[in-house]
Order: sequence, then C-alpha cells, then structure tokens
Amino acid sequence: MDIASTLLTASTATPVTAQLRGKVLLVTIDNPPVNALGVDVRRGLVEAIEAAEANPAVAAVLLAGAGRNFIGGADIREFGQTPLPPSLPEVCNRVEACRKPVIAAIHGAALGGGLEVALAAHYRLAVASAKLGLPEVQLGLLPGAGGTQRAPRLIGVKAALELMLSGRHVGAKEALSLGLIDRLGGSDDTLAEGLAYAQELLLEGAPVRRTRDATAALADRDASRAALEAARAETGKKSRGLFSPLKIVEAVEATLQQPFDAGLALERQLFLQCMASPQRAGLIHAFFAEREVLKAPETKAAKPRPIGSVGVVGGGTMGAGIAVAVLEAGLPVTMIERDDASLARGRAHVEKVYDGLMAKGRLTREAKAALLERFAGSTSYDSLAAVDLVIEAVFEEMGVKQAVFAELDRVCKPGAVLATNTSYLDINAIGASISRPADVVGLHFFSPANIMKLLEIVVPAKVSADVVATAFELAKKLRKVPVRAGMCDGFIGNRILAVYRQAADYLLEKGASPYQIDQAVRDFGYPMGPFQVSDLAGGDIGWATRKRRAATRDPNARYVHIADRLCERGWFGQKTGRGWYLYPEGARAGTPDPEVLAIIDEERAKAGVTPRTFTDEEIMRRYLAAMINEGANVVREGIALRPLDVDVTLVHGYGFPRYRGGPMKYADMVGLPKVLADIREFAQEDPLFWTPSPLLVDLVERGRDFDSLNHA
Ligand code: T1G
Ligand code: NAD
Repeated sequence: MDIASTLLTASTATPVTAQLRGKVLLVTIDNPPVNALGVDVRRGLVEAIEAAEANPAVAAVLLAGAGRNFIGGADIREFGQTPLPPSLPEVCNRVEACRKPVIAAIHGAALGGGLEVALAAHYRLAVASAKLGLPEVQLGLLPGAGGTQRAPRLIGVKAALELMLSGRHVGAKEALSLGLIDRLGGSDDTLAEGLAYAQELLLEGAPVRRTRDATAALADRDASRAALEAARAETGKKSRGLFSPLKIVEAVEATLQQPFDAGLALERQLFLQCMASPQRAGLIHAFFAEREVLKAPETKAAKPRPIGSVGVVGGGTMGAGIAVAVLEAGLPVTMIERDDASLARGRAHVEKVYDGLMAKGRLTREAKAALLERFAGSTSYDSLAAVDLVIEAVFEEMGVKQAVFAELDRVCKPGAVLATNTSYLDINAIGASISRPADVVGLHFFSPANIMKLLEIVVPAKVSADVVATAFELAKKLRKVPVRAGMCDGFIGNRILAVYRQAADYLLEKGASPYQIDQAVRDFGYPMGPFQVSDLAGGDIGWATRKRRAATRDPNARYVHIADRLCERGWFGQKTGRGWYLYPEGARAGTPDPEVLAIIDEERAKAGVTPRTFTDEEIMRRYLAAMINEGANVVREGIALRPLDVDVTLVHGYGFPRYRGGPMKYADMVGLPKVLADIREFAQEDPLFWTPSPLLVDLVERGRDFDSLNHA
C-alpha cells in the first residue's frame, strides 16, 4: 500500500494531502480561505509526519500551502470553544521531532501558528510573496505553539521580541536577513523551489536540525538580557492597558533561564491567561468585524466602476488630507479650488504633510517629487472632465455644496462617481439638486484624512449599488476601514458622538469636572477624553453644530450652556491657546484652567444645580450607556447594518479602545440587562434623555445580545 492511498484514506476528512515526489513526501495544507490550522488540519499534519516516518521510501517531508497562503495561523474561529486534540503545540513538537528532515516552503502568509509550524520544521524556504509574522498580540494573545521559545533561538531575543510585540509582517528578504528562513526562492513557483531545495538538502545529507537545540542566537546572554529589559520597560510604558504584551516578554525571558520544554510549559500557561482575558474576546471581535463591514448589500450585488483618477474639490483641512491619501494609493489627483490663492494654500497643505515625513526621515526628496508628479491643481472645473471619481470637501454649507455639484454635473463624464465629504448635511438634497442623483454618495473621511482609518460610506436614497461598491473599492485602495451608513443627521459616528457628548455635559453640570471626566475616559482606554478632543478639533465646530440644531432641538430637552460660554469668549481650544484646558505657548498637552471651573460653577448656579461628586466608575457607566443606547437606535433604524458596524466606527473613528471590541461588544460583555438597568436608573433624573432604545429593551426581554444581530 503506497503512501498516497494511505493518507488519502486517512485524509478524506482532513484538508491535508500527501504525495510522494521522488523521495520527498509533499504534504499540502488546503483549508480555504487562509489554510488556518483547524482541528482537521492539525490531525492531518500529525498523520502525515507519522506516515512519512513509517515509510522507508520517504527521505524528507515538504510542507506547503494550497491557494494564496502557506498558513494564516491557528483557526481564530475555534477560540473560546472546547479545544480538540491535538493542540497546536503538540503538532509543532511532532513536526520538530520527525526523524526525517522537514522543510517548509512558504508563500503568502505564514502568520502566528503558521510561522510556528515553519519554525518547528528543520529548514525553511520562502518565495518573494511571503509575509511572515507572529501577530498574536493584535488578537490579545501571544504565540502559543512554541513561537516564544523557537523564534528567539533562531533570530535572537531582540528581533524576536520586536516581531512579537509589533505584530508586523516581514517580507522574505528581511526574513532571510533575520534568520527566520534559510533560503529565498528564485521564482514564485513555491512547489518547484521547495522540491529543489529538499533534493539539494538530501544530496548534501543534511541532518534533522531541531530549532529547540539552536543556541547561536542566544549566545550573547548579556545582549539578550539587555534587549529583554529594554523591551519590558518600553512595553510597560507603551502598552496602554493591553494585557498580552508583557506576557510575551515574560515568555521570551524563559529562553534565557529555562530548558526548552520548561519554557514551552510557561508559554502555555501565559497563553491560557491571555485566552481568558476579555481583551482577547474584544480584539478577535474587532478582527472579524473589520472584515464583516466589507460585506454590504451593494458590494454583494454590484461590481465597482473603474477608479483610475480622482478629483478633490476644496483644498482645506479635509481636501488636502484626502488628496494625500489618494496620492499614497498611487492614483493621480486633480484639486479644484475657488481661486489661485486658495489653490496655492491647498497645495501647500499637501506639501506640508510630505515635508513633515521628510523631517522624520520617513520620505525622501525623490519620493516626494514622485508623489507630487501625480498632483494637479486648477480653479477650472473643466479639469475634472475625465476623472472617474470626485470628492467634494468645501465649506459645510448646503448652498456652496449644491453649487459645486451643479458644476460637477456640468463637466464630469457619464459614469463618474460624485462624492461629498459632508459631516452633517442631507446628501439626498445634494443628489436631488443635480441630474444624476444615482451617482452621488457620501464619503465621510475623518481628520486627518491621510491618517484616520475610518471611512463612512453614506448611502442616500437614490444612489445606485455599483456607486456604493465603487466607494468600498476606493476605501480598499486607500487602505481605509469602510463602514456603510444610512442617511441621518450625523450618520453613525457623529450621531452617537452627539449623544455621549451630551451625557458628558450633563455630568459636568451635575458636578463632575471636565478633567475628572477626561481622566476616567482615558483610564477606560481612550487616547483622549471628550473635552481634550473638543480642544483638539476646535470648540467652534461643535458650537456651529449646536447653533444649527437649535431650531429643531426638543424644547423639553435639558440644554447645558457651559460650552457656549467658553466659545463666546473665543476659547476654542488648542488653536486659540485655551479652551477647556490652557495651552501656554502652543503646548499640545493642556493644563486644567481654574477660570473654566469658575464658569462651570456659575452656570450650575444659574441652572439651579447643586453639584455632587461622581466616581469614575459612575462617569463611565453614564458615558457608555448613552453611547450604547444610541448605538442601538442607529442599528434599529438601519442606519448601521449591524452592531459590529457601530463598533468598527467608534473604534476607528472615535478612539474607542480596540481591545474592548467597540461599545456594542462591550455592552454584550457587561450584559445588556445591566446596561438597561443603568439607563432606567438614570432615567429617573431625566426620562427624556435616558429613553431606553426599543432594540435594547427587546433584546433583553428575549435574552439575546447585540452579537446575535451581527450574523442574522
Ligand atoms: N482563522 C480563521 N479565519 C481566518 C484567519 C484565521 N487565522 N485568518 C483569516 N481568516 C478569515 C477572515 O476572517 C476572512 O473570512 C478570510 O479568512 C480572508 O481573510 C497558537 C494563537 C492571512 C493575511 O493573526 O492577517 O495563530 O470574511 O479578508 O486580506 O500562536 O487574514 O472571508 O469570512 O483577511 O487575504 C494568528 C490573521 C492567529 C492572521 C489574509 N494569525 N489573518 O489576508 O484575507 S492566532 C493571524 C490575517 C495564532 C498561535 C496563535 C489575514 C491574512 P471571511 P482576509 P487577506
Ligand atoms: P476648510 O474650511 O478647511 O476647507 C474648505 C475649502 O473649500 C477651502 O479651502 C475653500 O477655499 C474651499 N472652497 C469653498 N468653496 C469652494 C468652491 N466653490 N470651489 C472650490 N473650493 C471651494 O474645511 P474642512 O474642515 O476641510 O471641511 C470641508 C468639508 O469636510 C466640510 O463639509 C466639513 O464638514 C467636512 N469634514 C470636516 C472634518 C474636519 O474635522 N474638519 C471632518 C470630516 C468632514
């Protein structure tokens, strides 16, 4: 009975096949979409190694992946379920223990457990398309199948820690220079390269070479110790509340203190601690949510139109940032401004970004010149006659925007996509003002547009599906995280922001200080609190919004005047040297301002409020309850497709800590009954503001959670 038939029989259930190629047993992992190491793959790998050892015709084993990747890692979907044997550490130990040389031939992704399988192999080859990494930290985990013990033995403590703490992917060339791989394939034909390398090793009589026994990279113990302590100190400072980074350092430390198997045991212990941490659940939710948001009805129903060139109207804060993002995606940009002076300012805004990168050594003069070669500016709309897509970013006034769209309707070619970056205006009204509303869509970038990942794709009533699909395609080109949003005041993000910002203002009026609120929000994991954010963005923007909404505001709703008092004094924040905080000599970090506290006391007295103290815990319960409740309303009204769309929006656009998954995921982890109970408690003070979302009430009554709506 030959090998193939043996394994075939055994492997009908497993996505692992084995074929004898001369004296080499080619073991192929074929588990779409990314060859994740699900239980069937793990079993298939162990069976293949045992079969190879048992068959005298086999002199070496070659591991390879079918499709676009080697192995994308452990199967993340299995996390949180009952683990089935063999475990991944056992699989890696079995590969390493094989009595015949095992070679890994890598193309595409070899990430996490995928790289750990390769590290357990005795020799590694990669072709140019390979990307290798141990990104478990991005999932709240650490490499749990020997990576923390084998990687340092191959590439040293410093490089291994950098790889694990950054979670970044390295290309084949860098992997070779690091020592992660032994051979760079000359062509993209991974199989041919792998088989040739295996033949060569057999001809040389290359021995089994177990990574657990490698010592060279750890020889300089002082340097290793120094690298470890430096990483521990840096991580302690930088990990901002993250659980797993310091566990990674602790696991790697074992390579300097304990024998291999004891190090593996410690790694396992620390891995299980990370698995038990709520951060793992939050980060894995974020991982899948960032992929689910791409699945909108329009992206399933329609093909995107071609995007070969882009026009940007308006070269201000947003227009310039958008132009930079488009240039970085390799596309040509034509910027339109009102007049030559404004155009020059627009171009200067773009150049300022590049000059900043050059000053940091992150861009060369030549690269800047190459980018600007694709930048054109004009004050004539006729220059947009041939572009595929236009993004309007002019003043936030309906009249100005409709005038711009009238020009676009006049000059743009049939089929051009016409997008607006408005923050609040009615996109249906913009579309209705021209002859082709089906080509009008909202593309709501966040400032700075070349940095912020979030892109709200706002879908007005008349837009065609392929225009929405084109917007998603643009997001992919710009490496943005797109979220589909329905049309309402503030779309998903700004609408929810307005509500939890209101809750913060009510806390302020009731007795909490802006500085205590900001501290509580930072301690929860945000980079900044709401009052710091207002000072950064400019209090005048919020003031303009409050004035715009005054006409439609519910007269029964409580209105807090404190922020208006500051704006009336011109205290808009960093740009005016003071806002909620003082910014002496243009400082970026603000200091508390006793005059602001005095104004707050004055306004409380006017409002007849006797201030009281709040604990940080109570501040966050109110702040988050307001956010979650409005998130539920946004889902209920179909403005957001699923709760996960709210999560991705708040994480990538509003600083919600990613390791908590997003407000809706956080609510599920806290328990919806508790959130609803909080809202009902707060409603005793203010039943109008604290009206429980009917969706939240319904889910609680049916014992369901928000996640149950994510895959409905
Ligand atoms: N497990 C399960 N599903 C996965 C997966 C994984 N590891 N990786 C991707 N998918 C799904 C993904 O949800 C999507 O599904 C589809 O595959 C295509 O993904 C013990 C514990 C490999 C670079 O962190 O970085 O190993 O939306 O759209 O752009 O130490 O996916 O189609 O239904 O991203 O070509 C460590 C995670 C795991 C790598 C491919 N590994 N994956 O990118 O496709 S933890 C990772 C990626 C671990 C061990 C530990 C990328 C990719 P759907 P995609 P892509
Ligand atoms: P900005 O004032 O910095 O820039 C607006 C630019 O538009 C100016 O340079 C002006 O000269 C130009 N302009 C005005 N009328 C024009 C016309 N008819 N033709 C060509 N150019 C014209 O404003 P901004 O902050 O960049 O905001 C632009 C848009 O983006 C607004 O709709 C705003 O709501 C939205 N937005 C702003 C932010 C933000 O944080 N600033 C974030 C998201 C969205």
